[in-house]
Amino acid sequence: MSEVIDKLKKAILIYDRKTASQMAVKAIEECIDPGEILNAMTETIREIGNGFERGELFLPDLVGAASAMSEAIAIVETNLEKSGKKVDKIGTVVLGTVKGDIHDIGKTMVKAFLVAENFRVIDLGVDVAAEKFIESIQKYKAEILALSALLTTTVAEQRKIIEILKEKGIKNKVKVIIGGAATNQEFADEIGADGYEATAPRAPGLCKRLLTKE
Ligand code: B12
Repeated sequence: MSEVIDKLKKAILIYDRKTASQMAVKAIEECIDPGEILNAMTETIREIGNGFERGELFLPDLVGAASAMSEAIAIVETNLEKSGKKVDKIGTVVLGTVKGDIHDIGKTMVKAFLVAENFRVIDLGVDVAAEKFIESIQKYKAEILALSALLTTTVAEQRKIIEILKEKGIKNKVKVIIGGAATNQEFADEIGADGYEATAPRAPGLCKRLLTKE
């Protein structure tokens, strides 16, 4: 592992936001693949999550590390956006973390990879109500709705949103994809989602496949 990536991971572990941001900038300057930088950060936050599960770390540790990581992600994200080829957008994706859920790291990574692959992404943020998703897909004429959920309690929102789309008779107008640690392919099939992927770098491929299916 490169020295800069090692320092970036260590900075997140001790929630040193300044060093984490500096190392993200340095990693980009050293032309390390943005995907590799994001994966290293994911690994680190998962390590912290494991410590939390074992009772060795506490909520402030998670918050501190997540905050250091969010700043570093923003830097990589901007860089990925710049690398997006300046051609017509492939399609519009409305993206957000569902109501009741404030986890935003994975969702933001999905956005970064989609933007880099020339999708127009409307990021609604976290804790987004079903109505807001529906309103936005209509307002932005989105082809894809991407829903993130990390809690076993909030995956129910993904199901609810698909049900509302069906009730309104507009389910066939948009492809719904889901993701986040609390979801899987089986659940996606059960709730009638059009697609699922386990990782952010795979989201653009999934969206492209769904758009060409039309
Ligand atoms: C960081 C973190 C937090 C931070 C979030 C900060 C932030 N800005 O996001 C804070 C401290 C705020 C937090 C709060 C809570 N958390 Co939390 N958190 C985590 C932790 C450690 C990491 C999550 C993360 O960012 N992972 C890294 C990212 C990159 O991974 P990811 O989100 O899974 O995303 C990847 C894929 O899933 C995919 N993806 C994600 N979204 C989408 C969407 C689409 C469409 C696609 C295709 C792909 C995709 O792409 C990503 C990258 O490849 C996890 C543990 C874990 N192992 O996941 C617990 C975890 C998710 N949290 C948990 C809990 C319980 C909570 C709290 C309820 C704690 C509490 N007691 O208050 C609160 C909930 C608050 C709320 N209402 O949402 C539990 C959930 C348990 C469950 N099964 O429901 C976990 C699993 C920890 C645990 N084992 O206890 N948390």
